[in-house]
Amino acid sequence: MRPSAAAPPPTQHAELLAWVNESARMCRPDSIHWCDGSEEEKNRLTRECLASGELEELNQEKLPGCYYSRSDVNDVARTEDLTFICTRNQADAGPTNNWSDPQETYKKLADIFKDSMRGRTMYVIPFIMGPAGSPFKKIGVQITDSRYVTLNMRIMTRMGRIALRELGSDGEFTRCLHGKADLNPKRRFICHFPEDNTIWSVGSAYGGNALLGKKCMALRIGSYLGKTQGWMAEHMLIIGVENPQGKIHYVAAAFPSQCGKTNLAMLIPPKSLPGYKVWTLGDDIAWLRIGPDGRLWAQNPEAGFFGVAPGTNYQTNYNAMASVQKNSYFTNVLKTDEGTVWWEGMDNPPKHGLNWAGKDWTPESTDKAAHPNARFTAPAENCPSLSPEWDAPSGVPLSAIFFGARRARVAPLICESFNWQHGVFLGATMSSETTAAATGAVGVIRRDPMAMLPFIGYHVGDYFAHWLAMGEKLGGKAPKIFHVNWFRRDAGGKFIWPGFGENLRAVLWAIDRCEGKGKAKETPMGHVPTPDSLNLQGLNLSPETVDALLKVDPKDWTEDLADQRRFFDKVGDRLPEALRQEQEAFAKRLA
Ligand code: SAT
Ligand code: MN
Repeated sequence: MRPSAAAPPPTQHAELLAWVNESARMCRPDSIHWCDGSEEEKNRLTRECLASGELEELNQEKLPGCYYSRSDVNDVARTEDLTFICTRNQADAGPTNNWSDPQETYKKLADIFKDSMRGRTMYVIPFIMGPAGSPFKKIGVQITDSRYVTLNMRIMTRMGRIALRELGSDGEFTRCLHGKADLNPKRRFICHFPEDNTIWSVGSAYGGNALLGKKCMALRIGSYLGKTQGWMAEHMLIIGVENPQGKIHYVAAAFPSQCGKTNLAMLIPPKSLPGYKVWTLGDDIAWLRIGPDGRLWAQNPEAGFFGVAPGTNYQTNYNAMASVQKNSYFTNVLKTDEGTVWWEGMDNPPKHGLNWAGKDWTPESTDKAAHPNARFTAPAENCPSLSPEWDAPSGVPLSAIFFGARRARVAPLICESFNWQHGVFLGATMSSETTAAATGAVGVIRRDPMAMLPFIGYHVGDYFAHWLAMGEKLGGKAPKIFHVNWFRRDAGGKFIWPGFGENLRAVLWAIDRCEGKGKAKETPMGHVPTPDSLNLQGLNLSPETVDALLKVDPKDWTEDLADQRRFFDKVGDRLPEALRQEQEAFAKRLA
């Protein structure tokens, strides 16, 4: 191995140095580069990526600092079937995770990593999840042989010198080893070793598989650390909702991937709701802790947005569009002949371009322009609605938590739980239609508790118990829990709720309820708004549509209940008794 530069590694952290050396001995890179996070480093990596074809330059007048990339055609989404939780005890991974034995897994993956970085540089990326100095923050160090991953980590995390400073000479860190290897899906494994605070991911360069600070550390390892340390890592956006009088309530909302988290996070109020403002704090992940005041505080550990491109436009999400106009990466969208980008649902299609698979594309083409899971990576600072509190060291106090599903039927627009325990039940029994964010069938209903099904780093029953325990600690100071569904359809399959900016109307009802206002009707599922308590001014919805939106039909729910029961049976003997009781109480209310 050629020693990278003459410069010694920029840390005295013995454990970190030993781990980097050990990884280098296994992967055999040509050189090692310790990332410092500087502009100079970014420019150099970008030049190298342009030369190698990993990135293509976009029109620098129209999209300054923006670059284009295409992934391997079979590396476009998270691969849940290749994702493993490797606990010593199989039972501790629980029935919703793939499990494999830690020692065997290290060995199997070591064979794939062996010599896999020959001819490449190994990048060592120290990074912080959360703002430097925050009590929420955690440090990770990612090793990778991908420049694309390194550049994306630079947007999604606070990385480089700042993280090494924070780590000191003996701080704790999550070991995140990543290698592209040969991108062969047969040799692709995303493995988590929560008991060792370690992640090994090989064979994929796709966001959720390869930017290890995100799903792997901030959610899977994070949820495990949260369980053992008394906090929570959740798949939630965070917003601040300011009323015309200037009062702000903070809300965190869990939705499965591709169900509109980024849209809600960056919502612009409709003209018919003047004086309101929605502030963006995070669009994907929230870390939650009980503050000194006994309330639940939330912080976004990320520093950028890794959002879904298709469907995003200046009407559906102005702030996201504004966020990607500079210093952003576009992956698997269409590149136009003038060096700009396009995707389905953006605006009028270009006459010609090269699509996500690199093929000629015109509006007549039957191929997709962008892959349905095409993504942008944009720095949070680009977002016009970014809250001044987004990097507050102690986070923001939550008034409400939303669990959101994508359900064509059954679930009403919004429903308030009777209390925390019932809210946990609503979260635990969430189900949603699958999307293109993961490989596999799209549009199939699956149970996705708290939108965390693919991200809980331990036994789902213990995870539910942890939610309940947090509620006990929060007592009367707990945020209220709501269930929402923007995706209800009529018999013809048409969405009956306009969604996007109009979702604020449901959010405002929830805030009213937090303030002890807002009328509600009790249903078996919880409290649903009375039609007159929702501000629908300017929407032109027929009374029948409003009824359909708010409807909780015991018949529909009886079917759903049967599936819920099967899911709880699958959770097995670690299912908290309190949730069984909630289910029985729900069954009684339905009957
Ligand atoms: O997994 S990603 O972070 O790449 C996107 C998602 O599924 O939320
Ligand atoms: Mn997500």
